[in-house]
Order: sequence, then structure tokens, then C-alpha cells
Amino acid sequence: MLEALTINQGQLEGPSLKSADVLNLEQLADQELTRLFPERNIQKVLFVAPPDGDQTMFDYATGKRGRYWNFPAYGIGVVASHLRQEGIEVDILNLNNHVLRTCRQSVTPESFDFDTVWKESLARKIDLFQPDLIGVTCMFTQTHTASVEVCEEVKYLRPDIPVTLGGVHITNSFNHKEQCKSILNDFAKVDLFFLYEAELAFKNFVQAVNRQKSLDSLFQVYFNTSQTKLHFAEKRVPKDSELDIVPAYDLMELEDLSNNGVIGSFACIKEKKARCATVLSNRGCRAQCTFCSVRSFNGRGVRIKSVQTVVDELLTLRNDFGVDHIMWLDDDLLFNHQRALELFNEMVRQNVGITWDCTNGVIAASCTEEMIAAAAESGCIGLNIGMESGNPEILKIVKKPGKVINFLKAAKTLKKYKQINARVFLMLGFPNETYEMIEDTFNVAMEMDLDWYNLTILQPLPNTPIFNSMVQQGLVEDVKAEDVRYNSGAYGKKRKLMEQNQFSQIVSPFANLENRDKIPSKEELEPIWLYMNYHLNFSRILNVEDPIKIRQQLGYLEYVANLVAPDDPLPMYFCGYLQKKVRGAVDPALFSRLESRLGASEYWQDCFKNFGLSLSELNIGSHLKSA
Ligand code: B12
Repeated sequence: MLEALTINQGQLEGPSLKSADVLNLEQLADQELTRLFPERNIQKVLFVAPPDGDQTMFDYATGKRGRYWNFPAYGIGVVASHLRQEGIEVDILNLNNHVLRTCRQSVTPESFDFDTVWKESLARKIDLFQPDLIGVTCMFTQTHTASVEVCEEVKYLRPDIPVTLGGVHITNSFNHKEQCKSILNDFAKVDLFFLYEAELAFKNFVQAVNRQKSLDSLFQVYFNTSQTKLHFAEKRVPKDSELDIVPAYDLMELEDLSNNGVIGSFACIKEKKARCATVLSNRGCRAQCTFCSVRSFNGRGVRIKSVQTVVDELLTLRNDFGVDHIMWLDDDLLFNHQRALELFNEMVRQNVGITWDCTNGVIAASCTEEMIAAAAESGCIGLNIGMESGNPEILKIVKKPGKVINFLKAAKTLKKYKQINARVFLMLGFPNETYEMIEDTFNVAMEMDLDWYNLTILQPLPNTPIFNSMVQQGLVEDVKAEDVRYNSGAYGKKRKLMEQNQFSQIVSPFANLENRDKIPSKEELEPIWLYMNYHLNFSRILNVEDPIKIRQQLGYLEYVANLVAPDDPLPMYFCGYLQKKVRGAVDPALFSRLESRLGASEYWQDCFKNFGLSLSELNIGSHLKSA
């Protein structure tokens, strides 16, 4: 795959190479390090997080209203902390936050130019900090192009400064035949790739450059601009106490992030605007769902950070940065029942007093009475259950470690803890999934009766087993990394599709018995999505009576109606309905936005008529006059 001299645990990979080349390889590496770092002295390292998307993907209005994800640069924050322990001076430039901040503060779209903003921020920081080495991170496939542009801009500004690149997208693509070509081609100017969880590999690399470590100790690094490509493929990801480190929060602009974008999807239900951050307590996931690429990045199993380190991290966030809410970054927060209980109980015993959510999802089987009680006590205000399907066959095929009974039991337990806003991830459109199987998902979800269902139509992503098998089955085209656009999320393209299809029937897509064994086409999945989304999420709001739940739903619907989907009449209507229920009045701005949206769309007027919804229900007329 890689035309590179590869060494792994002292063994040369590639049959043709004789042992003499091992020496040669280290000499080659030594020459290369001296070419890149003539002084062989790295004292200052700058880490850069590119904008999540590039200019072609950026929507000014979405940025202006603060809807884009704006996460702390946690990963490079961990790498930075490890370097600090070695006396290396570090800094972090979060260009995603800089772009969003400038967009939020801009007066007109004309006064905001996406590329100019991040390029000027980058030039200013490099000028100010004068780094010996720059490390760029790329987590998402959708961030591919933005990362290419940032790396090229660094080389344009300072061709003398070596550039390194790491992150999930880079690592997963590196291990994929086709994707690897586009990585090597698009990032031709990047000097070094660091693969997998690379905080130890990077620290070791800096020490090797500074002649504090021998060259045969290099690992998880690929020399990309050396004449002879060199790949130190050995993997040594952190485990046990190597995980016990608090990332460089002081470099993550925590005081600013929540003002410019969104961190997780539960802070919106907190009474007052929260200052949010993220914390990672475990690495990896016990599961190996076929639509997920975590296993190929973090490897098999779950590695745990010590409870006290996590509690110290939370206390640092509260005491030093005024954070009052965190989102766990974990893929499997509740892995190891005893450890998770101990964590939540220690958070209570040491009065951490920060609320938290698990936007990423937890495994239903772990949501026992004891666990949810401890979670609630320790500040949990929301979590997602990773369910995806309610059909046992589909669950088996996609290797989801959940059974319908687990989902129903978890729901029963969660309903007892009203303070926890409990949502569920569901997906439609799995290969060979019939109408009947989708109806199972609908029925189980209805029976669970939890607060919200994040319903998405399956978008197989590169570097996942389901993607590879669907390409083989000819169900999807193989795509280049730079062409991947997620369906969901702020950069998603889902929403615009809806109206074009002019479907608004309310009859159940599952009513036609002839269809039961039929696999719905991509087009047929849309009306199913609409029907399920309406009945699982919106129509049930009309029956919510519990004041705690009404407040949570109102908080969430105001977030969806004002930030996530400001042109979608359904969240606007039900947000108005709950505003009236809670505050006796509807926000006139919301009403007029809904009124004009409906006025301009026969499709939505049709939908509302079919769903039996009308503005008069909200009795808005009279309120407006009175307001
Ligand atoms: C938290 C998270 C989110 C958060 C956002 C996180 C963020 N920072 O922006 C939220 C919930 C918003 C999210 C959303 C989505 N996510 Co997500 N997410 C994750 C998750 C669970 C953890 C990422 C994380 O914080 N890791 C912890 C830190 C410590 O790791 P790190 O940043 O990778 O850094 C380490 C290494 O990579 C390396 N490193 C990284 N950069 C660099 C740079 C240098 C120089 C060096 C030396 C080392 C280095 O060292 C660091 C320390 O070990 C990952 C799963 C995973 N295990 O990676 C999925 C994951 C990244 N998400 C994924 C996806 C698909 C999505 C969504 C599209 C899902 C959806 N359909 O909506 C959306 C899109 C979001 C968007 N931007 O539009 C996929 C990405 C696949 C891909 N290749 O694109 C992943 C891998 C999960 C999966 N199911 O496969 N996600």
C-alpha cells in the first residue's frame, strides 16, 4: 500500500529489505529530522484546529445564529499537556472558534469573509508565537478540505516550519487503500502524519528530534516529505496511568466557545445559559457496530482514565474556568459498571456540582436502576441511548450490542428520573431493512416513550464495515474523502431535500401490508422518516403534562426552532405550543416566522392540514394584538 520503508517493533516490513536497512532506516530518519529541524531543537509547538468545514460548506446565517458545533480542541489539548510535562512551550489556535466568533460579531454578510478570517488568525498566531513545529488536527472526513487549506497556508506563510497532521479522519483514511492515496496527494506538503491516539508518539518524536530519545523508539509516525518515505508503524496507544492527564484547558478559549456555537445537544435545556466544556474519561468502545469507525481508530476494548484524574479535571474546569456543564466525549461512558458508579459517586462526594450530558450515546444494557440513580445524583441532565433499530435481525447484522428488552428496560428506568432528558438515536435504511423491520423500530420507540428520537437515514461513512460491504453490494458509490458531506449536523444537507419531494401523507407507511417484506427505496425512506419523526417527537408533545418534562421539551424545541432548523414549521409550531403552555404567551417573533413560513409553502400548509395543526390552535391572533 505505502511505498515506504516501514519498521514495526524493530522488524522491517516488506520482504525485500535486508536487516542492514534497519540501520539505514534510522540514518535516513536522522538525516530527515536534521533536514526538518536543522538545530535539532524543538522548544515551541503550535497546535491548530481547522474550521470544521471549508468556505464552500459554510453558511453565514447558520454561523451568525450560533448553530455550528464549537467544541474545545480536546485532542490536541491532551497532546499539548504531554509536551508541557517535558518543558516544551505549547499553544493552541482553534480556527473553528475564531471563524464562528468573527461571524457572530460581524454586522453584515458582506463584512465577513470566511477564508480571510482564518488566514489572518493563523498568520497572526504564527508571527506572535514563532513555533518550531506546527501540529494540525483533522477529526472529521468533512473537515478534509479545510485541513488541506490550513496546512497549505502554513507552508505558504512559513515554508521553514515543519507541519504535522493527526486525527481520526487522517488515521482511518491512511488505512484505506483508496483514501490513503487522496491523503498523500492532498496533504503532500505535510511533513509528518501521526496516526491513532498519538500523544505519546508525538512526545517521543519531539524528544527524538531533541536527541533525548533514540530514533528506533519512534512509533505511529509517517515521514511524508522525506525523499524515502519512512513509516514507524508500531502502535503504542496510551493506557492506564498514561491516560491520567488533564488537557491544556487554559489554551482552549473555554470562556468563549459556548457564545459562538454549540457544545453537545443538552446544554440548551439548562435554565440559564451554560458555560460548557468536554471531558473524556474512557477511550474506545466495547461494541463494534458496523456503521461506526471507532474500533478502527481506538482499537479493541475500552481503556479507562482514573476516577480521581477525571474528578480533578472537572474541578479544574469549575474552579479555574467557570464551567458549569460538560459533555462527555466518551464512546462508552458506562463501560465497567463499578468504575462508572465510582466516578459518579466520587463526583457527588467531592461536590463537583457540574451538570453533564452524554450526547454521544450510552449503551442501553448499562442503564440499570443503580447506574441511572448515581448518574442523576452526580448531575446528569441528558443522555442519548444508542439504539438505532428495534428489529432483532437488524441489530444482529449491524452488531449492535443491544436487544429490544434492554431498550425497554432502560426506558422504564430512565422515565423514573425525570431530571434526565432521555433521547434515542434511531436509524433507517439499513441494507435489506424491510418496512416491517422499520415498523418494529417505530413500535419499540413508541413503547419506550422517551423524550426525543434523533432519527437519521443511514449515511454509510468511509472506513466503516457497513460502507465497505454496501460498496461491494453496489448499494453506495465509493467516495473520495473530500467529497463526503454528512447528511445530518449543521453542515448537513438533509433539510433542503424535504420539500422538493412534495410528499405529505399522514397515513402510516406501515399500513400497506403488501409492503411489509419490501425494502423501501431511498425516496420511500423520506416519507417514512417524516411520519416517524412527526409521531415519535411532535404529536406526543400534545400529551406531555409533567412540568419538568414540559420545561425540558421547551428548552430543546427553542434550541431546534431558533438555532438548528429555523425554517422548519414543526419545531416552530410545537415550540409555540409549549411557550403558550408554560408562559401563557407565544414569542411574537417565532409566530411571525412560522406564519410567513407556512404562508410561503403549500407543502407545509398541506402537512399542517394533514397533521391537524392550525395556527389558531395556538390562539396567537389574540396574543399578538394584546402583546
Ligand atoms: C465527541 C465526538 C463528536 C462530537 C464533536 C467532537 C468535536 N470535537 O468536534 C459531536 C457529538 C458534535 C460529534 C458529531 C458528529 N460526529 Co462524532 N465523534 C465524537 C467522538 C465520539 C470522540 C472524538 C473525541 O473527542 N476524541 C477524543 C480526543 C482525545 O481524540 P482526538 O481529537 O481524536 O485526538 C487524539 C488523536 O486523534 C490524536 N490527534 C488528533 N489530532 C492530532 C494532531 C497531531 C499533530 C497529533 C500529533 C495527534 C493528533 O491525538 C489525540 C490524543 O490521543 C468520535 C469517536 C472517536 N472515538 O474518535 C466520533 C467521530 C469522530 N464522529 C463521527 C461522526 C460521523 C460524526 C457525525 C457526522 C455524526 C452525525 N451523523 O451527525 C457528527 C458530525 C459533526 C460535525 N462536525 O458536523 C465519526 C467520524 C468519522 C469520520 N471519519 O468522519 C467518529 C469517528 C465516530 C464514528 N461513529 O465513527 N462527534
